[in-house]
This record gives sequence, structure tokens and C-alpha cells, in this order.
Amino acid sequence: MTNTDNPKNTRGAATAADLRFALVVSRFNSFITDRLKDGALDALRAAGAAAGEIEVVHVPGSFEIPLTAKKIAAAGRADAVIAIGCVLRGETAHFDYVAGEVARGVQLAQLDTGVPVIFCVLTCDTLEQAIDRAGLKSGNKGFDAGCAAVEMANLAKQLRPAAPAPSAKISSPRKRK
Ligand code: INI
Repeated sequence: MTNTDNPKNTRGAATAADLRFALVVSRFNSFITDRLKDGALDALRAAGAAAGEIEVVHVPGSFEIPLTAKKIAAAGRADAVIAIGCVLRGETAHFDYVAGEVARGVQLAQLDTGVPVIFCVLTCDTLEQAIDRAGLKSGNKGFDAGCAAVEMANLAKQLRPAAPAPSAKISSPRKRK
């Protein structure tokens, strides 16, 4: 047996005790986003998150999610942020701008801060598709996002750089006489 037969596996645990979460929830299409929020809260509670460790932050639309998520993450208010929105394709190109910028902004928010920001922004052609993903035929994507937030919060903690060893005392070079 070689060393490569037994690689070290690192994965985030599914338990949320002692972790803090923030949900950034868009009011636009709140018929959908409220259900996604409830799904995410269910997942966090099931994983053992304390109610006092969950903050729900409301924004007007999905376009406002990235800045808000980044501020929360940069301020150290949460171990993981869940971005919740719903963008529905209309008759104009507005959908493409909003959907594209939200995805890009959420990715930047997590890369810039090092805090996981889970992408739970539905981008659907029809309201029916969104309803399916908010708890009807295709499960609740908010619940999936809550599970991902727990796993990524734990994984991010494990991947933090190790603190320097406390003992290493740096001695100054001796002066020559
Ligand atoms: N916001 C959404 O979250 N979903 C949409 O489908 C949507 N559409 O279609 O316009 C939408 N627009 C609002 C946008 O997110 C901003 O709140 C607004 O442009 C102000 O910046």
C-alpha cells in the first residue's frame, strides 16, 4: 500500500453549533424568497444553529445582495452568509444584467472576504419553475443552501491558516567585541 491509497480527506461537518449565519433576503419576488428563507432556516435549525446566531437582513432586490453580503462578511458578523433572491426572465434584457451581476457579485464577496457566501438566487424563465424550486416539485433550494452554509462554514474554519507557534523567541544576533 502506498501513501496515495489513503489521502487525508478534509470536509466540513454538518453541525452548526457555535456558528453564526446571516441570510440576505431580497424582497423582489418575495412570494418565492420567503419560502427559500424558511427552507434555509429549517436547515440551519436542523443542524443545531441557535436562533440568536442567525441574522436575517432584508434588501429591496437581488441586485442589492452582493454589497450587503460583502459588508456582513467583512464585518465578521457571520461564519457563512446565504444570499437569497429570485430573478425571473421578463421581456427585456434586464434579467441578464441582474442575474449576471448578482452571481458575479456574490462570488466576489466570498473571494474578497474569505467568508463563504452561498448562492441561493433562483434564475428562472417562469414563476412556475421558481415555485417548483421553492418547495414544490424540486425540493426547496433554500434548504439546500442552508446545508451548504453549514458545511462551508465548518470547512472555512478548518482551512484557516494555523497560528504561529507561541514558543519561537527571536534572538538578536550577538555583537562582535
Ligand atoms: N430583482 C429581483 O430580485 N428579481 C427580479 O426578477 C428583478 N427584475 O426582474 O427586475 C429584480 N429587479 C430589481 C433589482 O434587483 C434592484 O432591486 C433594482 O434594480 C434597484 O437597484
